[in-house]
Amino acid sequence: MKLHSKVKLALICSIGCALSGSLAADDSTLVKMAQAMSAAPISISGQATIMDNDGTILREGSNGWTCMPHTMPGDNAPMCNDAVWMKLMQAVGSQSDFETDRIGISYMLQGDVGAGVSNATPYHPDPKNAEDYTETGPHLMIVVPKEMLAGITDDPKSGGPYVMWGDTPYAHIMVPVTDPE
Ligand SMILES: [Cu+2]
Repeated sequence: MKLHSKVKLALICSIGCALSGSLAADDSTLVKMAQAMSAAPISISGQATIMDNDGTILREGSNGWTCMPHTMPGDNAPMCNDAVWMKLMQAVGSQSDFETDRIGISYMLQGDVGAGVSNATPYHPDPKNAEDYTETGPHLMIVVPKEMLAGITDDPKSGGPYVMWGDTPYAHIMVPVTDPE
């Protein structure tokens, strides 16, 4: 996962501008931007930076949030991250250490159905066949200083918030925001 590519597309333009035909953004770019923005309320995603899965910036934002389509064929798992979550994702991608002294928030209002993970680790070689394969409907992901996770279950089926990747530097709280389907 390459989140910090130096490549920056010269697409400094709102969706509205692209749709008006003043810019030759292809359909797939617009679809990706719409997918990325669907991860959070428009009050957040409307002014967010939009980053493609390969790190390409599709639109520069102004509110400190970054939304990514994070969508592969057969799944739909877009996310909008604050700066702390971007650091976490970058650390996961580069398998480097991560620690935070503050809260970080990520919105995944489309859920991650079809793109789930092992609840124990981001590095399971075959997550879809992991014993603890977990997918969650619309949710928030909250990362906190690790000592604050004490007392929160790591059982995804508890019906409430649970800790994901608890024994890794990337431990965070999954907060479902709708009933399971
Ligand atoms: Cu998530």
